[in-house]
Amino acid sequence: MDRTFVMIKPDGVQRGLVGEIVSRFEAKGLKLAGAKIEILPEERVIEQYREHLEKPFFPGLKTYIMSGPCFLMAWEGKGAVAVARRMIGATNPAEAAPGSIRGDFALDIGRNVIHGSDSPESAARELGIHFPPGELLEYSKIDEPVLYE
Ligand code: D4T
Repeated sequence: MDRTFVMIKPDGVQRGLVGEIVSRFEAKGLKLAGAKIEILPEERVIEQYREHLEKPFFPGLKTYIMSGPCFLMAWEGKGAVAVARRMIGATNPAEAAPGSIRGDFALDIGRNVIHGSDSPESAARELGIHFPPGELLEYSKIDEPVLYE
């Protein structure tokens, strides 16, 4: 099964969207393999966003991500990476489809509520940054026989 890293950013936590967002992933059928609330240290923000270090928006992005708690999750299921990205919607919430998380709950690219890994390789890398070995669980869920063909 595939695993992806999803993180509700400080604006999403402050706006009380954790329950709504977790509920959407659960209802989709994905399985929660790990979750925690944390204020991210600078090193992990830099690791997470290393491809953006030289971008003009990076200083503001770093300050925003470290401004309060984030809610970090590992979700597991068939095609989990692509499925989660579609549920999250386009990076710019103004262009995100209605029904997606950003489409329903955000307006500004600099406050887009949530992050999701963009490929299986990024997912493995990002899960490794935020969840030390042993922190993600493997278990059976009672709905699996009816969820999958
Ligand atoms: P994340 O990584 O947060 O899920 O966003 P995306 O994967 O959808 O988009 P991204 O990597 O291109 O951008 C990372 C992060 O930077 C913020 N951002 C981005 C910003 O504040 N201004 C900008 O112009 C861009 C392109 C939003 C998401």
